[in-house]
Formats: sequence, C-alpha cells, structure tokens
Amino acid sequence: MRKKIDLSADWKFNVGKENPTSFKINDWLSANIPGTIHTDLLKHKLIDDPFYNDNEKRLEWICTTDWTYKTVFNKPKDYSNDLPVFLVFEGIETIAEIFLNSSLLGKSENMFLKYEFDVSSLIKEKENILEVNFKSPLKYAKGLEEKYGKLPVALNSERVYIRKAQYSFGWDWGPSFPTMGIWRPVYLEQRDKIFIESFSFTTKEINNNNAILNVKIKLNDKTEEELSLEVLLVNEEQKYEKKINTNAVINEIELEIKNPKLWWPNGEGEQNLYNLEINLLADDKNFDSLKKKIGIRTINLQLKENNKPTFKFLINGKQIFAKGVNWIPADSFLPRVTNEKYEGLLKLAIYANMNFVRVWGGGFYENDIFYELCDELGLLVWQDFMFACASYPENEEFLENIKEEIKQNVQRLQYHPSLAIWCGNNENEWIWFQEMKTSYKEMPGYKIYHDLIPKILQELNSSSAYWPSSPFNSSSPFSSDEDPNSYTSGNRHEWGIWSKWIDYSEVKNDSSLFVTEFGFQGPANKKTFEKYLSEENRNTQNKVFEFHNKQVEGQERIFKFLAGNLPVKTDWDDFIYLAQLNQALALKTCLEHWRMNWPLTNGSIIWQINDCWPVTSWSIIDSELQPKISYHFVKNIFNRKVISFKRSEDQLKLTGLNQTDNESTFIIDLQVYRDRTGELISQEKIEASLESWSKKEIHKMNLKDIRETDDTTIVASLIDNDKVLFRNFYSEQKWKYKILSFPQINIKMKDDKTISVNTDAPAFFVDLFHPGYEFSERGFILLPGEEKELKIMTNLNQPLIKEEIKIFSLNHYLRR
Ligand code: BMA
Repeated sequence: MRKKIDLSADWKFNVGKENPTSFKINDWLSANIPGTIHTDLLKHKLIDDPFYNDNEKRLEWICTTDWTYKTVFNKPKDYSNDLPVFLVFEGIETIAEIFLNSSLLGKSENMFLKYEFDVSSLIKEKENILEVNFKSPLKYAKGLEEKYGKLPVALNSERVYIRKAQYSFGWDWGPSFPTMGIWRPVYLEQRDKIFIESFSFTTKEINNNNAILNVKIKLNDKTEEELSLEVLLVNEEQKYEKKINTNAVINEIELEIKNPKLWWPNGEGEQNLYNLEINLLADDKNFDSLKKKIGIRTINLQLKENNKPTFKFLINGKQIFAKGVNWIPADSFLPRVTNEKYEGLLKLAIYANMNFVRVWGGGFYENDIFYELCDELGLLVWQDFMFACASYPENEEFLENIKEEIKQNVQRLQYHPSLAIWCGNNENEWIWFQEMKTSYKEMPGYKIYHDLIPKILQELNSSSAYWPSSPFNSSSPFSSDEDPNSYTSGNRHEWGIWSKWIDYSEVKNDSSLFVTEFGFQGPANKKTFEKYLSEENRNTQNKVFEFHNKQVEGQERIFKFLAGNLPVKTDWDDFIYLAQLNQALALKTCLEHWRMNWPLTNGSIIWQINDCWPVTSWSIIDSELQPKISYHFVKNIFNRKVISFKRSEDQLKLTGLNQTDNESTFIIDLQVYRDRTGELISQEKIEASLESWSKKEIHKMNLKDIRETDDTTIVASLIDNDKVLFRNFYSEQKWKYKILSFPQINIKMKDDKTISVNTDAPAFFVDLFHPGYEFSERGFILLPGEEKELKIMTNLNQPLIKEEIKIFSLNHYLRR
C-alpha cells in the first residue's frame, strides 16, 4: 500500500542567486506551501496588496528576481529500507532546480506537470534538506524567444515559450503577476514494488438499460508472481465486481451493468455517481488500491443532421441546449483559491440554470476539486488544452515537454463524467487567419492540435469528443470556408459585438450553430471596488479606476454602449448601476436570441463567469464572489421555459420555448403599461400548450392597436403554480429615450432572512443596495400589486436597518 507523508510544513524562503534589486531579507522567512512568492511576501508585509490601486506597477521586480525555498525533514519511521521512496511535487511554478541534501534531483520547466523523483539513495534518516531554487520566468521565456524567434502572439509575446498559465503575464481582464512557487502539494510516497500507475474509465455504450463499461489499468511493471486485479462498482443500491488474474502491465476489464443509474447534466436528470474501487492483490496482500467517483453516461458531439452541419451535444443519446460560462483562473495567485470558493462559484452556475462550463486555454488544467464538483452538480466541462491566442513553438524540446503535459492531464481528468469535450486551444487558428490572412495550416503550433493531441487522446482511451480549437470550422463537406470562426459549420466566438464596437441589438443577425464565447463588460460591484480603490480613485474617469480595466479602450466601449441604450450618468454609484444594467441587457438580448434560434443554435457559453482580481470585465460574478446584475438576467433567460417578443413589420409576436421533457401549458399574464403615468392600459391572460422540446408562436399583437407605442412597455410573465417563473418585456422605444413614472417602492422586513418589496407603479430593473447585506435578486421588474420576497444572503450579527437600503431603478434616471 502507499504511504504518503505531506511535506508542506516548515518551509522558508529567501532571495535567490540573481537579484537585480537592492531587496534583501536578513533571515529566512516562513513560507506557505502550496503558495507563491507574492503571497509569501505579502504575508510578511514586504509588499503592499498587489490588487490595491495600481500597486501592480511597482511589483514587476519580484518576477525578475530568483527565489529559494527550503525545508528540513526526517525520513518517516515506518518507511521500509527495501522499497524506493519518491518525492512528489504536484506542481511547481515554473522554472526551478530541486536539490536534496545538496544533490540536484532535477529541473522543472512546466507548471502543468507533476514531478516525481526517486530519492531512495539520497534520503537520510534525519535532517534532509530539500531546496527549490526558482529562476525568473520572464528571463527564461525571453531567453528562448531570443533563441528561437518571436512568434505572432496576442498580448505579451514571450509567454508562449514557457509552460506557465498564460494569463499570469497579463490578459485583457487580468494583471501581470507571473509568479513563482510550489503551487500544489508536495509529499513523500512509498509504494510496493508493483503499483497502479494509471487507469481510465469509459462508458462504451448504453442500450436497453444495459451499460457496457471499460476500465483500463496500467501497472508500473510486470511481475513474475501472479497478481489479481479487482474492480468494484458500488452505489447505495447496486454492487458489481469483477476480478482477473494478471501479470501484465496493461489490463482491460469490461463490466456489464443492468439498469444502471445514469449521470445527467443539470436540468436533464440526476447526477448519479458510483464509487469505483480498484484493488491490486496478491494472495491476501493488498499492493495498491485506488478509489474514484465515476458516472455512467455517453457523450456525443453531433456535427451533421439531415445532411446539414450542426453542433450539438447528446448526453445518453438525448439532446441538450448548452447553457454555460467560460471559466478563468479564480485568482492571480492560484493556491489562494479555496474549495469553498470553487464550490461557491460552481453552485452559482447551477443556481443560474447552467449545464456547461468551459475551462479556457489561457489558464490551467483545474484542480481535482473543480471536476469533482462539476460531476456532483451536473456541469459538463469543455476542457481546453492550455494554449491561447497565439502561435506556439514547435522545437523538439517544447514538443517533448507538452507531450508529457497532455498525457498527465488527460490521465488525471479523463474519467470524470462531466468531461464532455477536449479542445486543442483558444482562438489560435482564428487569430492566425485574421492577422496573417493565410490558411491556419501554416500556423506554428498547428501540428500540436491537429496531430499530437488527438493521437495521445486515442492512446489514452478518452471517450470525450475532441475539437481542434475554439472557434473552429470543420468546413468540408459543407463548404470550403476556411475562416475558423464561421456560420457554415463548427462553433463560433461572437466578438463583433463589444470588441469590434458593434452594439448588442445586432445579435439578431447572428446564426451561429454554437457559441463558445461572447460577452459584454460591466464594472465589479461597488463594495468590491471600494475595497481595492482608495477614495480619491472612485471616479469613472480616474486613471487608477481605468487601470482596473485591462482591455485597451474597454472603458470607452462602456460609455459608447451606455450612450446607445441607457442614460449616461457619471456619478460613481449611478455609473456602476447603469453600466452593470447595460451589461445585463446585453447578455439577455444575446442569450435570448440564441435560445430562440434553437434548433439551429444549440448552445451559448458566456464570456466569463468569474474574475481573478477586482476589475471591470466581462464577468457576471466579481472577484469577491458577488454576482453582478447581469448574473440575475442570465439566470432568468437560462430558464428551461421562456417566452420572447419579436417584432415583425407591424406585428409583435410572442413565442414560447419549452426545453423540458414534458408537454407544458404556458400561462401568460400580459400587461401593457403607459410609461409616463405608470397606468395599466390592458391586461390579458393567455394559455398555450407546448410539446416537450418545442417552440411556437403563442400570441400576436397588432402594434397599430396599441396607441402611443413609444410611451408603452409590455411585460409578459410566465406563471407557474401561481408564481412568476419567468418574465420578459418589450419596448418599442429605446430605454434611454423613455420617460418613466416615478414609483414609490416600499420595503418590508418579513423575518431576519427575508424582506419584501412592493410598488405603486411599474418599476424597471430594481436593485437594492446595502453596505453590508446582499439580496437574492437584482435588477428585477416590479409591478403594482406584487409583493416580491427577497432572501437576505449575508450572515451578519447586526440587524438589517431598512433605511440603510438604497433603492436603484431605471425609473430613477428617466423620471419626468
Ligand atoms: C477571447 C478570450 C480571451 C479574452 C476574451 C475577451 O478572446 O478567448 O482571450 O479575454 O475574448 O477579449
């Protein structure tokens, strides 16, 4: 059996050999492992908070300096002298030499690799000195760029020469902190002479309530003696086992399961998991064992339907509409991301009716906890390999390095039921095609995604789909279109809107088959910014505030689109509310268009769910884990049943979409309001029956019949069990031109967990702000006669005083 001893205690750090600054530490200082140099310096108050104001500017020296980490440990007493001892680093960021008792064990050159050293001949009983000497990643990458030549790369160019999370060099939403450190656990491990080196698990097929499963087990070596391998699969009700005798290195075991409990993504069924246990036995001795949670499910990416291109996922043979988000690293300093933070963010995705999350290629292969949570919660994972927005080197050394990276990470993640698709990279082909105006086949790095990765995936028995890049167009047989970001086939990134300065209303012309990126910026929440910006910087055209938006002309776009749609106000609180509201309206408009464009469109994945620091970005949840207004709009439009208005000539049509497995009666309360007076002009109740997975026109209105349409807002509520399940609206006039009546909004304290609100006139996009408390909904439409309950989301020991709540609504800015 394995004996694992954690080595994260008692580390110290100091400046390393090369130090271009005058910075000195007299005594070795305590370090946190896993950790980074930045967080260790911060812990000792040797630097100011890197996220505060523009402190980033003054911290570059940290990454041009070398650093040394060391610890002293004793050999574990119960380790046998007859078996090897391994020293395992699950992650080193990035360029380092590792010494044990002054002997060089090896070098690390890839942050995405696990490094393992046989230290049997070097380890002493007592006082082993382990030292890790970090070299500047910037100098390393620059050195290789000088040697091999500059490649066409977006953002910092030398980053492509180092296997380190690419966002750490700075991105259009993230600061540049290319940090160093032992960023994942380090431990000693002793194993028996024969052990399980790796395994894979796949669902080969499911038919007639029978599942055929395949487990592949690789041992580290072959043996003379006969061993047996036992595979157990257990859930609360079922238990399956199979045992084989073996002395081979590679072993394959097939299991047939009757009436399996299938794993489904969120909204489609339960997330049934089984405990998989593999035991390697000889007579009565257990040499090694492994335990994982697996799920039984098949995943297919369908690219063709009725001889036309499509892009849709079938889970256990059943279609889904992919509703999801792009995920970026949850901090600039990865070891700080707690399990609670992962859980908080992913649960928010589920709460917003999502079923998909894309791990974007400029970050890192996420921690195990991320995929375990996705399995448990039902979030399908689109997993990029870690290459983004660039051409990549193709020299032998580089290719060898990434081969091991691909192998290790595929082996680590392959078995998760949530893992739906592997993707070669983010935007490399598309950027090449746009910038170089030639075929992406000429792009340096091409063979990584079109040859090397697919081969390794096949060798390693991965059952998930593979797609070379996002976006990518498989062109033939449907067309000879060479643009990787095309409507003709494959998936798309919609960045005309926002990045190319096009307004979100133009989404109506987008006929993407599947959208893996689109987005719209909004500022972080007021409390979040106020924690990281000193008072004099809380101003919409302040340099330090703009420094917390990393896109070139990001802030300019916010103002342009605000001016196009909503009133422009530059006072701090007003600006944050209105800019967040505009982001919310933008995402709602786009998502609604693609949902209603089903079955041509089969998925829309928002750029981006989270942030790695306090910033104005495309995220829908800020770095303090506080949802922006957009988050609530997304949650609403990702409902499985929606209703949508569309104007065609003089008619206004209301269409229903039922993406549930049951036929459903849509009960709709349709109310027409006069804007200036807030008067209810008409109210109708509409009922329609919609088959499972169908869409149909429910109601038609003649616009000519509505007088003064420019002074009118129509609100349609989908009623379920006497509650509003979903609400939508139509306004002929742009919001910015409207004049709205001023509502009297009242807040009542219900109990210590709930408040309620009501109004005497229609109130649009109500948001309640309290300096201490958060509420369960933001940006909602409140109609007269309604009593809307909101949950208090924060646990504070002091009572909530309702007079401290500031009420925002669009009516406040558009009053007569
Ligand atoms: C796409 C992404 C990211 C980027 C985002 C916003 O290009 O893949 O690289 O952050 O758009 O510009």
